Amino acid sequence: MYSTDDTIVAIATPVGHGGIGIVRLSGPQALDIACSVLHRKKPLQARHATLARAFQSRDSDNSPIDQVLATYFKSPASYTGEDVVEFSAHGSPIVLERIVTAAIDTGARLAEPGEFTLRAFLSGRFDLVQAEAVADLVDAVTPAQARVAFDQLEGTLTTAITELDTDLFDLVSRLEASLDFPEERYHFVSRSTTTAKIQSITERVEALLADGRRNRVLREGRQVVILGKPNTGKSSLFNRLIGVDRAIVTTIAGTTRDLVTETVDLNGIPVRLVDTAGIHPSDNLVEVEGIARSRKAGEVADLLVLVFDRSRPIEQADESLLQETANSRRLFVLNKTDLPSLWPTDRLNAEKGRDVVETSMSKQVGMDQLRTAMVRALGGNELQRDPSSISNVRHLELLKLALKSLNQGAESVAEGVSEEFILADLRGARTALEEITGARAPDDLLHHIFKHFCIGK
Ligand SMILES: Nc1nc2c(ncn2[C@@H]2O[C@H](COP(=O)(O)OP(=O)(O)OP(=O)(O)O)[C@@H](O)[C@H]2O)c(=O)[nH]1
Ligand SMILES: [Mg+2]
Repeated sequence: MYSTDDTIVAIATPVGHGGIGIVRLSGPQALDIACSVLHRKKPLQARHATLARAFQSRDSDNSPIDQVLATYFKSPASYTGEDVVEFSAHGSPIVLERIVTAAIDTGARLAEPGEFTLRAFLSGRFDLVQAEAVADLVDAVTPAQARVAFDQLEGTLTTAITELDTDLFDLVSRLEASLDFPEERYHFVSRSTTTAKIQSITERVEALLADGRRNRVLREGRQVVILGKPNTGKSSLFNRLIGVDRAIVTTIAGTTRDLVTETVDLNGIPVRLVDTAGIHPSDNLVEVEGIARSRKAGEVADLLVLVFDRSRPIEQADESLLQETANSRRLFVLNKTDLPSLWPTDRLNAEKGRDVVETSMSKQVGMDQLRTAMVRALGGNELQRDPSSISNVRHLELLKLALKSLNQGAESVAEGVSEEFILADLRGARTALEEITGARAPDDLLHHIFKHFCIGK
């Protein structure tokens, strides 16, 4: 399905104007095509930056497009494992597109999304986990996401999975060999060793899974919705957390009508923060719709931040909000501490500093406590940096499959059934592990993964 015998070309830098823009060529004809674009007879020297001029195709007018730095990476020591030439030109979309056209005129084909990385995978430069890590690294929006992606690119997760698979392979081979001695059963490996080995592999898979659940938070982020009755300071809190005056703040109750959303980095967790309309009984049609939207956003949130105005007596609207959200993960913010308090101190019956944070948005008091409480409530304190971290849903699902097969295998051993049944389970676990690293990678899986890449990567 995937051809690798032609030469592909694409702009590798983002759309728009920049100091430098890069056009990348990869494939068996990369050097020839580059030389023809540069009107050079002498081949480029590998791993040397050569200053040259790039031209329109030979037959048209011979006018130069730009002055470029051309670097040739000879196969297999290149990103794709094939011959690669990179042109660094001035970062104008016009210039870069003309260089691409010149390359296409001399025999290159426009690359599909992710095709450079796909070729790196197909040529064995990296496995599938590393290829996926390239996309994650490019897409990372927080330093923590970038760190996990880079670890995976470096192959730490690959190593962990490969070690598991090697141990399984060893056990499978011994059990297979034992099949030739049906009289003796467990000829090359004892039953107790089989149990112990399955146990040890299972524990390692479980540890990776536990780690993966934590890391999904990093990868996918969390949604936090701010709720409260009108005028309690929700929009002020939202603006403080994102660091700019995004939502309108006024003394008029009912200022915010629609949902306002921004993403912030809270200790490495990408948090989608949603400011909402104040929830309270209303007859105003616009406000009623805004309140309905607030409720809906609250229902799908990972965390609710309930904002109360401590300088006003508790009202029915506060009480019903507390009741309505009783089953959600929530934090209480008692705002306006710069004014005299009209709330009994223990009204919320929650642990102060942990679930209740006292703030003054006008005096900027309590912001650090609020951030810390939010990170804790989102499980951020457990995020660690394990070098073999898993963060990808596809990997997690396959690990779960492997775990299921391992558990079945352990049961089969306990029941004392023949080795053949145990082998079927263990082979099932191996198939799942090999699909993670791509040792077993059907075309439709590759297509699914690489279509999400950007062009030029
Ligand atoms: N004194 C005092 N006033 C505050 C504080 N926080 C917010 N306010 C004021 O309270 C008013 C309402 O603030 P907003 O942030 O618009 O409140 P809101 O909850 O978003 O209001 P709605 O959008 O109408 O639901 C504004 O006049 C703010 O300046 C605070 O900590 N202390
Ligand atoms: Mg508001």
